[in-house]
Amino acid sequence: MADLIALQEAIIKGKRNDVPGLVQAALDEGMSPQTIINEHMILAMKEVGQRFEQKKIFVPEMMIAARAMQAGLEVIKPLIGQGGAGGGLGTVVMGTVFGDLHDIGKNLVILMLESSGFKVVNLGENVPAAKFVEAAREHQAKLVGLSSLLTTGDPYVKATVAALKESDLSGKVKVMCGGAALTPRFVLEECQADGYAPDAVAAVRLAKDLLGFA
Ligand code: B1M
Repeated sequence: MADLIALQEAIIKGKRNDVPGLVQAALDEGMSPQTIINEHMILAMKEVGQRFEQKKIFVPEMMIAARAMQAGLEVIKPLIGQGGAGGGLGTVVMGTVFGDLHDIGKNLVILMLESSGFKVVNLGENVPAAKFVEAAREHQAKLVGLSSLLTTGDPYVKATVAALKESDLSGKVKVMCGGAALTPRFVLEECQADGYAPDAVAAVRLAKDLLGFA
């Protein structure tokens, strides 16, 4: 039987070489990629965050845990990628806001959007507001997605939403935000973005909703 406790432990301890095999074992037993990610791998990263807060681990351990998580996601990626409708639902520009280097959650959202039929332009991490605006214009995106994991990123989320809303793209592009640092109240009321999603599955639902595909 697939050892999911061992999988979580391997991520928490940053055992990058063990994680792919443990993920594969769970897949071989018929467990769905979504269940493995949402109910086991993300849980492990939450535990990593808690241990960091409690000063039981530090940045280097957090970094090796992130690498182990990524090694597991590489096994799952091709499976989730199947079934995309070739970008027919339109283009989404996605990035992590200025000052923030966290990319795992953003990349999961991108994976889910692509597999649901969106074309995604990934701007990466630490993305200034002006770059979101430029890219949305260049790629004629219908939707821009901002990911933010740090509370210190709040001003940049607000500034990026404002930059998009005050640009010539106003009314042409919707803006959705997500990431552990954000709350629906901050995103919708303070930033006046068009939508907030707490996770990757909700992000796909929201993207379809905002663009009228729901
Ligand atoms: Co950082 N980090 N980190 N970190 N890190 C957090 C975010 C933290 C909560 C840990 C903690 O203290 N508990 C904390 C932030 C506290 C705060 O601001 N309130 C923190 C800190 C403080 C820091 C540093 C400042 C530490 C330091 O240097 N002293 C530093 C900042 C560096 C920087 O960005 N400038 C830092 C660095 C790092 C690493 C580089 C070591 C590493 C990131 C590696 C990487 O991303 N490549 C790291 C990690 C791994 C974490 C934790 C442990 C895990 C993040 C993660 O990947 N989760 C994290 C603790 C936590 O989140 N509980 C923590 C798994 C991922 C699948 O979930 O990203 O939440 P998540 O994405 C979810 C949803 O949020 C949502 O869907 C995703 C999938 O379900 N979502 C969206 C995300 N984006 C979305 C966009 C959407 C919609 C939904 O629409 C557009």
